[in-house]
Amino acid sequence: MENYQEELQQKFQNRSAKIAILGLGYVGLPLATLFAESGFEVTGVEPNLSKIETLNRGESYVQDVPSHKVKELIQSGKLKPTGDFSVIKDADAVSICVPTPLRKTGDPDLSFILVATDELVKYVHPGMVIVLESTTYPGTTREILLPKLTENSGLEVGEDFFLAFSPERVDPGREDWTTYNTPKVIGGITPACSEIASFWYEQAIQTVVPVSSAESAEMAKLLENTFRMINIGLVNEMAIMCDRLGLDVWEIIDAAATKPFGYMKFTPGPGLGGHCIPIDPLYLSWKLKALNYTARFIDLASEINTGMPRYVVSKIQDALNEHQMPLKGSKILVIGTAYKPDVDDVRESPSLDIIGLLLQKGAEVDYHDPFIPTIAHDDWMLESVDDIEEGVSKADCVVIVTDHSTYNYEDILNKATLVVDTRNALGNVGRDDPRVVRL
Ligand code: SAJ
Repeated sequence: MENYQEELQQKFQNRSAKIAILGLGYVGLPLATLFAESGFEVTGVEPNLSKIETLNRGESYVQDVPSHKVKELIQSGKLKPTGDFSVIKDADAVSICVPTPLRKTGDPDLSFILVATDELVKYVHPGMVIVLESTTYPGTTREILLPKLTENSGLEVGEDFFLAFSPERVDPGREDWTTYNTPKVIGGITPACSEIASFWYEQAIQTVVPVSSAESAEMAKLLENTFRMINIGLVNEMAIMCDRLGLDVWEIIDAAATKPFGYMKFTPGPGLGGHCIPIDPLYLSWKLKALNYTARFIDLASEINTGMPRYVVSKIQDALNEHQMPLKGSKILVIGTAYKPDVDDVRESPSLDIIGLLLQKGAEVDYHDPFIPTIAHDDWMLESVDDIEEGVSKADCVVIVTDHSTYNYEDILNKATLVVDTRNALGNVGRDDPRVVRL
């Protein structure tokens, strides 16, 4: 009786294990380069062939992976990008790093996981270890992947092949915490699955944290991001309550943040963007609804966060009103549209809702964002204005939605007629200037 766990352990130890990473996005590409740098032969399987062409030109499209690293690893043969899933047949270890978005209905969209799994099923063989990294609801690994991998192969999980979940913890653009030094939680379908998956990841990642099951690992990730989403919802509601009370929410948050224990600072904003925080918690609430339980914290925080763009537009309307200007026909310049500062990603960004609402109300809207050249969303499309100074001078009202560090906020204030600052980017200067309205 072959002991596949021992065989894999040796292959990982002597770096002869062949690794396949399915999905070369902001999670998969850093992971693939990390295993390649650790001495493994890594094949990156990416269905978007333009990404394959970019990588084979020695260029990177992911902020966290420099092009020179891609070039070196591909030239040395350590990293092989391909669009061909059949390479999996030669793989000993496979990590699935594909997107898990929401459908328009708000339900989880597992289509990317299903496509990857259906390809994997064709090539799964004895002695293979498979790790799912895509954020998803507890039970996905056991209820969706496991049956597909066993029903026709006759393979037994934990004996013939190994299956685990390990949540990605990539914060795009971050340099202090990377794929290498961010602790990695891993939970298997069986104890042997946890052991061998952990042993694999320990070859390239500084700290691996084994947990008792795939479900525990799936749920740990959802706790992490639900924690953020709910606390952001809390401070957004604090901003609304302080507005009603005539209090300065920014001063109050800064004061609370001086507490050296038992408190963690979050700041209000125009809403919740990105492909993680607004989405992951809804995977959890969806799963619990199927079990007849309502995750009230998640639903309430989601309601508050998704209501912030409309709240911001009401602040703009009120600010213009104070200057006898109707919103309709006013020239509005939105400054910063990416979902958070210094990233080039506009997915789920609240700026999309704010611009859409302003256009609906008849405002003339432009935006500036050095990271986002054009935006096409719903029934509108805009290009970033080239000259921000000219844009600010021409605008009846400027709205700071994303506080990129590249902006000269003093300059913006000097040239502006009216500013709605949703990020406190102007700080105390904004607090004392009658032309500035803050959340
Ligand atoms: N936001 C606020 N107030 C805050 C913090 C964030 O309004 O106090 C907004 C941001 O503007 C953005 C959204 O929330 O629109 C999400 O911001 P984020 O800082 O959580 O950034 P993300 O979406 O890139 O979150 C990632 C997550 N990483 C993973 O899921 C692996 C998250 O777990 C990290 O904690 C987070 O980065 C981080 O710490 O920066």
